[in-house]
Amino acid sequence: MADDAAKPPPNQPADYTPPKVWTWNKESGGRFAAINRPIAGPTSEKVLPIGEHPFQLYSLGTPNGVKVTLMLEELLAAGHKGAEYDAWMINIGQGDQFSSGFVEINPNSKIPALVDRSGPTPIRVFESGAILLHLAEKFGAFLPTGQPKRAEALSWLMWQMGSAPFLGGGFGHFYAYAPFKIEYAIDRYAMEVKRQLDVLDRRLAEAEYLAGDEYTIADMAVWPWYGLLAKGGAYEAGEFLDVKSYKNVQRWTDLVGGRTAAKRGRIVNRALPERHSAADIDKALAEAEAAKAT
Ligand SMILES: N[C@@H](CCC(=O)N[C@@H](CS)C(=O)NCC(=O)O)C(=O)O
Repeated sequence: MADDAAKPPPNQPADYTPPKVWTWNKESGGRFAAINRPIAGPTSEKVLPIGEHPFQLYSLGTPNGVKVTLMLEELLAAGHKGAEYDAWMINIGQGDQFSSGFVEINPNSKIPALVDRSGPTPIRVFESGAILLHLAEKFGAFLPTGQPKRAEALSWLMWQMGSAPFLGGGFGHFYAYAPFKIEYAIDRYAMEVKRQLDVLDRRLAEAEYLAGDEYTIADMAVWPWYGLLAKGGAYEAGEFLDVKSYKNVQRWTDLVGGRTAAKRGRIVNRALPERHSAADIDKALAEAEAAKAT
């Protein structure tokens, strides 16, 4: 019986006991092994490019990046001309996030990072939630000023910032990117992600948008991650997580995804590597339409 107790559960790696002190003595394997490391700071010298617009965005068209381009496109669509931006691509697969220029604006070496050059002194902002809040406060847009709506919007914004790492770094990593499948890890994170989808589904059953009847930065933070997941676009896990059963999440995903700013924002730093004017997006969208038609 004692032998049985020592056995790992089925499908779990059996041959690892953590050492007393962890050291980085081998590549961990998996999709992002080449860029992961246990230390911070720059690894190369490079100055970031600066365009002519008030906002300089250094990013990539991942869900965290799309939160910001969606917001900037919403601001422009709402007539806030001061929200013009240059979007520069940071190729995280090639380690651009570890250049000295990028680390200066985000010591955490992760996209997105924004420099607000609209005033006399440039202001760096990192963490997508902080960037959304900075822009919302600056333009007085997409964040209610009155309570309780403001508290509700900020609560869902912070919910996203706390929850998405379980989806991306937890579920997505172990389901799609880890070098081998670990049943325990996949079960743990599938359970959590389904719980999160249920949290959203229940909220969106009682309210049109996350903060209530108004579209806010909370929707802009959550949609790029959970909307993508709901449409089966994240980790090819749509069927596995039975995403179609979350009917209210589906309704809201279509609602936000149908917005012009969503269609524009999601191609920046992806299909469209750099954005310096509205015309860049117009052209890329027209080309995509033309390619579809042929
Ligand atoms: N909490 C951060 C997360 C940002 C993040 O994880 N960015 C990823 C891409 S989606 C990244 O830059 N990864 C590069 C790396 O980890 O080296 C935010 O919301 O801004």
